[in-house]
Amino acid sequence: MAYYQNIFTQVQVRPIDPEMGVPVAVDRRWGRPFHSYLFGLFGNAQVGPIYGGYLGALSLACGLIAFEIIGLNMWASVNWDPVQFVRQLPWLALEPPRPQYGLKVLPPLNEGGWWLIAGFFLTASILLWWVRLYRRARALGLGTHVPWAFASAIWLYLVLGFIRPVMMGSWSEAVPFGIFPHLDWTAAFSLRYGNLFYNPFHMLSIVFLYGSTLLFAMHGATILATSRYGSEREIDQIVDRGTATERAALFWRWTMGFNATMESVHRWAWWFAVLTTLTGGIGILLTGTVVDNWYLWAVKHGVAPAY
Ligand code: 07D
Ligand code: 07D
Ligand code: 07D
Ligand code: 07D
Repeated sequence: MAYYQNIFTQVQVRPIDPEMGVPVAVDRRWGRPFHSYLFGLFGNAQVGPIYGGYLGALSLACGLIAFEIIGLNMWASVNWDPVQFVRQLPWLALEPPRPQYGLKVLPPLNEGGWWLIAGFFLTASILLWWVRLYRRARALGLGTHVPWAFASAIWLYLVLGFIRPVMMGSWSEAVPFGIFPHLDWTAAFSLRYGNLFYNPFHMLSIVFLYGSTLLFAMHGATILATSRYGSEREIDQIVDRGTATERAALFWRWTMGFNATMESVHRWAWWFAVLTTLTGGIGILLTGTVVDNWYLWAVKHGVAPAY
């Protein structure tokens, strides 16, 4: 029997006839499947085939266009010097239009026009990928939990780069493309609107973000600790609670008096993850539109003391 007190996956299953009995669209799959010991240490040893299809192809094409526009603009900003491009990459930016352009559909290319075009293609790419996820889930007869969780992340992304700027009447409110530039934007945003710590939706988002890591740690550890009794066969354990589940439940009941079930822990995890970006998006949407200064708001509502 495999011994589970280990960092890497110990059991690598390599079926001769993979995906047997699952209704897959064979015609749309790309690549010949192969097995890799290295991949098998972290996940499934079988790699490929990947589902192709026109949505995936379109999404990749749009993503590539956005990536190219961002990269070429960054390169142009260092006068096409390849060395400086690589050296300064983390600090280079493609900025949104300045405030005087408001919500103009296409400002001059070098003054935000490229930002808008790149944003359009990146958004198209992300939305197409969402549809692809949804359709693949449906094709396999799954629930649509994965696409809806992804939709929650997309909600925050759209609030940051599209919905809130439109409500504020200016693209200049949106996030720039760039590694450190987007962090500078995040810090400046908090300062401009009176410290985001006092935004209750930022607090909620942090509760769910911290809570997600906590749940992940607890659940991952519980399953690893009981996998020697077969707990990673989670579905079997839900319908026919075996010794692994009993021990896991007992452990948490002993240590904190209450325990999740083999099924409910996944609902907790799903909701915590989904609510991180859902509450976050609400918090960003309210900022500057409804509340101009979170610190003063907090003083007014008794969240922070008034001196
Ligand atoms: C580990 C899954 C894999 C994903 C990865 C990210 C790109 C960008 C673009 C070279 C957990 C892939 C990255 C495709 C390449 C160019 C131009 C997910 C995992 C490995 N951020 N952010 C990062 C994005 C926002 C903030 C890192 C994206 C908001 C802070 C990466 C978005 C605010 C910090 C990144 C986005 C914000 C980061 C690691 C979109 C408020 C960090 C991300 C589309 C929420 C950290 C230098 C990661 C860092 C970091 C990507 C939005 C704040 C570059 C794509 C505007 C404070 N962000 N971010 O691992 O090291 O996620 O930054 O909305 O400290 Mg960010
Ligand atoms: C502290 C583990 C201890 C908890 C225990 C539990 C009980 C009993 C009772 C159930 C927290 C005790 C249990 C008492 C419970 C009942 C009834 C875990 C702990 C033992 N930051 N930042 C992080 C981001 C900024 C700053 C980590 C993001 C600004 C400082 C994480 C952003 C400034 C510190 C992180 C951002 C700033 C951190 C937290 C964005 C402020 C830390 C992980 C989007 C203006 C801490 C390396 C952690 C740290 C930390 C995220 C922004 C300051 C990665 C997403 C720029 C001073 N920040 N941060 O520790 O480790 O979880 O930093 O802008 O000390 Mg940051
Ligand atoms: C959901 C599990 C349940 C645990 C809960 C917390 C107490 C404190 C004491 C009222 C995810 C129980 C709370 C026992 C009661 C009094 C006086 C876990 C879940 C519901 N923080 N932090 C919170 C702690 C640090 C930071 C909330 C503890 C670092 C930011 C809660 C520690 C830094 C924000 C809390 C600790 C930091 C919070 C929700 C210890 C950098 C928020 C936490 C012992 C990591 C958020 C008003 C949560 C908030 C928040 C507790 C350490 C930053 C009060 C016990 C010093 C930026 N922190 N925290 O849900 O709403 O976690 O603040 O290390 O925005 Mg914190
Ligand atoms: C961005 C969802 C969109 C991503 C998508 C992915 C690709 C890549 C490529 C696979 C992340 C698209 C992917 C294109 C594909 C490949 C290769 C999710 C995103 C669709 N904060 N803060 C949060 C903390 C401070 C600020 C949330 C902590 C300071 C702003 C989170 C601290 C200031 C915003 C959080 C802290 C500040 C946030 C993010 C501590 C800065 C947001 C949740 C410890 C000085 C965002 C309501 C998330 C938000 C946000 C945590 C501090 C500013 C809970 C722990 C006070 C402006 N902060 N923050 O999941 O929702 O993001 O706020 O101090 O916009 Mg904060």
